Amino acid sequence: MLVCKITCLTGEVPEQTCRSAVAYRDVGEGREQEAEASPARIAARRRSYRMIFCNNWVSAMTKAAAEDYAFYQVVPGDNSFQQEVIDGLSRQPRCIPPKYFYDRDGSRLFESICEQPEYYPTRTETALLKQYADEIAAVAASDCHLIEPGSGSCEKVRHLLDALQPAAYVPLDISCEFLEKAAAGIADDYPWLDVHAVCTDITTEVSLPFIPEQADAVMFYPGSSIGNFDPDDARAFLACLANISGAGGGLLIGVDLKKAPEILDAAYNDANGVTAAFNLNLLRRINRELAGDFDTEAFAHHAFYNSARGRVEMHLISERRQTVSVDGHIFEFNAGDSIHTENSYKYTIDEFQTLAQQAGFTACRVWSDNDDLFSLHYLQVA
Ligand code: AVI
Repeated sequence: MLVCKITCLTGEVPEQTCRSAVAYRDVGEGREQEAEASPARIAARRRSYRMIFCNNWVSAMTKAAAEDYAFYQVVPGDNSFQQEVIDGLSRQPRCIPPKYFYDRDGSRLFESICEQPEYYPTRTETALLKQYADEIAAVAASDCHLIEPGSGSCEKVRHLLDALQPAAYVPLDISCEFLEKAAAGIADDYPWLDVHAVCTDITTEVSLPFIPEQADAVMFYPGSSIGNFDPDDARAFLACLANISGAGGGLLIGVDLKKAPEILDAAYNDANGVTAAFNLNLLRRINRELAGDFDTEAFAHHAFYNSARGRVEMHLISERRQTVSVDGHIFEFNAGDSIHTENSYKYTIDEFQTLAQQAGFTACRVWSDNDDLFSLHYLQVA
């Protein structure tokens, strides 16, 4: 279930209500290290330090002010990977949520997918961001807090920052290691920008450790990651983003468009086999982290456009009869059996605007390329 939460009380919170005394001490130490930071940065940090105690999360600040950015880790504190893999392999049809692709190797492979000649979404969206950065800045409030769920390498936001001049940038990502590196890169390259990175799983909970004060929130959700949610979940997720943005806020979102199936089939079956490696890395991750014994040579990547459902489906197909063990659980596969690993929904502009309206947004602007491959929408909270 997706939970939408913005949790904050302003003002000092009694110590006994704090979930973690350790975090409190860490913050104290962090304050002492702030001597060299700019006054504006110190003020912003102090605000967020105070706020981090105002919620009920198991959260900890792992990077203090010695760094040029703030880093919050919303500790999952559970065994959800193990549970979701066992549950997913136990049901028919078998499936594993795509969010588990993104361990360190998976995140690197995804970066490489984005550079493959057949995978048009990244370069097309990037071209739109570059071409229309000024128009985007004209509709989105400057001085906003720019919040990017699923920020990955934080590359695309770079095309917006100079034009938009946000007061703060808040990348959220499930891959902590990747996020730390990406946030540090942004903080280095944009010294005027306040960066607050939050390591969290946005597919279960969209939440922030602080509320942007005296600024509009603009959410940035590029890459057509919205396509990886089933439509009902996409609507719920968009509603969470609308809730976080609040009145006066907005959402800049990249959405892959419906198109000829051959283009889609090629994009998810690149000739270099990078998408296949990305898909199979899920089994490697299970072997590594969940004591699995998948023979990755005995499963094949299979991706195709399902036009009836308007989505590209990715599967891992068992190439022979085999028995697999994961964390002591036994799973039998026949030749041809599938593990469904991802859906990537494609929308027309009208279909997506209808979905966004149902989630509480009104369409403001839409940009697309000459070949109608990809769209970039600016939506305002209704
Ligand atoms: C992250 N997401 C939008 C990608 C997509 O196109 O659905 C993930 C991906 N899977 C295979 N190739 C890329």
